[in-house]
Amino acid sequence: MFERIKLPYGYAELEPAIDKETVEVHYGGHHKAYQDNFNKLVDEAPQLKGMSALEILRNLDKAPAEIRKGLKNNGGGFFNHNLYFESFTPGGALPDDAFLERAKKDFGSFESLVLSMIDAATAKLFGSGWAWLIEKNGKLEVVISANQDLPEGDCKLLLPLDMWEHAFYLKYKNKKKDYAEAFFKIVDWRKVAGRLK
Ligand code: MN3
Repeated sequence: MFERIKLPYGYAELEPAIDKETVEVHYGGHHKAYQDNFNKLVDEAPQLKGMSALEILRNLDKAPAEIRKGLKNNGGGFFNHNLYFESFTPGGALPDDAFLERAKKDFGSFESLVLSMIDAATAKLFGSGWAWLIEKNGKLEVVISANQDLPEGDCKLLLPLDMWEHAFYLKYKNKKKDYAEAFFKIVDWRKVAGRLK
């Protein structure tokens, strides 16, 4: 049985960046549905027993063909939202010097890394999907993915930014960029840096 992470903060504690009602619906409604649907599908496929969600998503060819699409959507939803909700701490937390150096090396500065991710989330991505900070071939990179898809290829997933409307619409309506900017006020960069290891 795959289970959602327990939120390491209260529903209202990400305010004002993300409002209480959005966390309730997003975590309690959307994320729970991805979890439940994913579990139902995994139950139908004994060959997936013992694999992590990420292993399943990266080895969909091992699953019966008729449930691959469902696994990709619901397993992706389950995995991505765990990573997303785990990436926050009330008020945010800055990265250590080692991570700041990495950001400087690959983006020129930490600020440019953040701006690059906001740009990917608002200008490059069209429709429902995610902007990601990843590490690929030893380099930090910003990429986007549609739906609940993972970034392609072999990479470390460092920080996911959910750009589905359910992630921001209650508070931000069509002001996508305001949401993307507010997101960075609550990121726990110590966790992001930890995912590099
Ligand atoms: Mn979402």
